[in-house]
Amino acid sequence: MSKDDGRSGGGPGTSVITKVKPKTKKPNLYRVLILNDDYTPMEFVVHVLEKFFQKDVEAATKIMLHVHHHGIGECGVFTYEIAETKVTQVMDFARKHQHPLQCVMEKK
Ligand code: TYC
Repeated sequence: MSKDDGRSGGGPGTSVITKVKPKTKKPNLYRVLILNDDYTPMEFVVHVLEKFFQKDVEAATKIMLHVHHHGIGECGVFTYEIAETKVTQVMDFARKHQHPLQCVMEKK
């Protein structure tokens, strides 16, 4: 990278200062959201939030009620692959229990 010793081509008393660029990059983040519907039981949604999003019963209930009243709500924020996995897990679990609960992801 900086092989300049300050004595090569810039004439006397000159030097090149190279700036080292930090190579860490922020990952793209995705919100995982659940949608309200008229049929999925409230307790099932709370269970989903505990099981797949590590929420305690109070936090899960708060999110569930937010979705019930506002139509949509955030379960968590993850990198792409983790978010995709959460969506698949929730959709599979809801289908297995024959509930119409919908779970989606969106780029932050
Ligand atoms: N609206 C549902 C009911 O009254 C409860 C519910 C909440 C369903 C959140 C889905 O994402 C949801 N049983």
